[in-house]
Amino acid sequence: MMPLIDVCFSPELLHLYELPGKVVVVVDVLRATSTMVTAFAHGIEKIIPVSSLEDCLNQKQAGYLTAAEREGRKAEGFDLGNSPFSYMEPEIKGKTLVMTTTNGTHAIRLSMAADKVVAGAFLNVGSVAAMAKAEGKDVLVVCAGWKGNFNLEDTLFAGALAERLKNDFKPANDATLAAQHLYRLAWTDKAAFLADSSHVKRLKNLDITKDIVFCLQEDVYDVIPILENEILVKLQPVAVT
Ligand code: 3SL
Repeated sequence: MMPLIDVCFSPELLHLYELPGKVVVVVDVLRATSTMVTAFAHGIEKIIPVSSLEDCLNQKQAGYLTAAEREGRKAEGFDLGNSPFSYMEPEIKGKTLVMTTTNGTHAIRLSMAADKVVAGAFLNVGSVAAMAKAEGKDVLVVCAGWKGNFNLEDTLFAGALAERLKNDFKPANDATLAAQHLYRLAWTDKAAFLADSSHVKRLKNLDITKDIVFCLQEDVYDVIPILENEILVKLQPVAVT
């Protein structure tokens, strides 16, 4: 029997889904999971995702780098924010980062009951698809959304992954079909498709257009961040097919 691919449009809906037995792909295209993928690609060793600013700050004493974002901005008192470009520096190599973002890190923490939890982004979508095929288990894409609400960019990622898996996985229901339909409308120019979307407008107001363009690129990196004992580490590269 073919495994299923399903989509949870918001962490607020996670109580409707069975996580054990599944591979969960958490996505926050703009920008948390894109930033995590970039950080691992540039040599970070571990990322500890936490939900609150307080938890993040508390771990600073352990000597970890800290990253915090709220409302799209770097939170005061932390080493780094949530721009992927901040994680391309040689200084991050081999470091452990404690990270909290408005939606992405929280969505990861809420997904921990799954068999496997990985961070997906357009940047590594091909590798995530290859990993899902190799696992052969049902996949649930958990969209980080925005403060419990639906968002378009994470839904597009779910559609992109479903497209990559369409010969090997069955859409679980209308959520997957809707995501796929939207992706087919958007794929030739995702930036134009998302021009009026809430978070794109929010980031543009903060003058962060460069990050949007970067995060919408597909298959830039082959790394997959995977949770092991509540800490994200780098899964060994999987060949893209
Ligand atoms: O919500 C989040 O987790 C962040 O990715 C939002 S932002 O892109 O950093 O504003």
